[in-house]
Amino acid sequence: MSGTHEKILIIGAGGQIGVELAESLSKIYGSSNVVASDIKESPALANNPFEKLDALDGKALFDVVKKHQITQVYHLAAMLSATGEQNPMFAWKLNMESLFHVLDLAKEKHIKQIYWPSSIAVFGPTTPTENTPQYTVMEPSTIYGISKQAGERWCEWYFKKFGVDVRSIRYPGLIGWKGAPGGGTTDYAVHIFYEALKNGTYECFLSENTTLPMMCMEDAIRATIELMHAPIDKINIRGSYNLAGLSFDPKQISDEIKKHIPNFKITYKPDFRQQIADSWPKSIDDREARQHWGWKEKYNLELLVSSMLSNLKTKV
Ligand code: AKB
Repeated sequence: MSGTHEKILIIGAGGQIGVELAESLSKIYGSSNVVASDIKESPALANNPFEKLDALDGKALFDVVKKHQITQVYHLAAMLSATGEQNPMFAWKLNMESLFHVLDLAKEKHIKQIYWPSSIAVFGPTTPTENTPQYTVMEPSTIYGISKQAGERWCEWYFKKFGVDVRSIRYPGLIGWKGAPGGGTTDYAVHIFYEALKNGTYECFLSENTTLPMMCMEDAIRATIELMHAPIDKINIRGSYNLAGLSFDPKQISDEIKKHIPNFKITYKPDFRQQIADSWPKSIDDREARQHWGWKEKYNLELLVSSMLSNLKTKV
């Protein structure tokens, strides 16, 4: 699928994943072939053509696709687990209706390929928590998780019914230094670095032993692009692929930070996000992603922490 003839649209490009994805896709396709769109402008997207776009506006989306002769859409706009619980009806509307707009564009052959992220939030309190398999009990307990689970089923349905080439990954918590996370339960694992460098302390909204699946953003972006470039016959899952990087709890990441900043102090004050985290897996079995399209992570905790600290030092 890779090649210079592709024209890419990223929806929700100003978010944590979008800014890094725009940069990586620009390296492959050229920045003029990667159109960034979001509801508001972002200085981080200054190198790409930009369209101000509300993902709920199907007509405006269609116009942007036609204007730029888009062939692939990376649809990242969504309300995440924590903010979704504050505004459930809007989270459902945004997460579902925007997906339908994009799926319909492919169904009607205006675009050729779609990337749409799912999440570990599709799992729930009745899912086995250790090495959570691809196929298992799924009773998500957040609106975000419910919308992602429903979205997965819709993606598979559009593939089976209309041959829509839609590909997806169930992202764990993503940790990167270029874009700010927005409203997730795993956001602590990014905030902690900023606070460690600025103040030497961090009050964590999850308890010290809350283990969650996480991933370095660089690995997540690479996985996304590898999945999109994989030959079509390798993609045997059209819902969404489990993907594992590493797993840790707040104490483990703070101990690793202390190796670089010995006086760093973490305190714990769990809030409503604790219940969300408690309903999610601790680790993920991603054998299908490994077998089907050759996924392998690069970052372990040690590498992740040293890379975050060295990159953020100049930024903070
Ligand atoms: C969140 O915490 O809501 C997200 C996710 C795991 O999908 N980072």
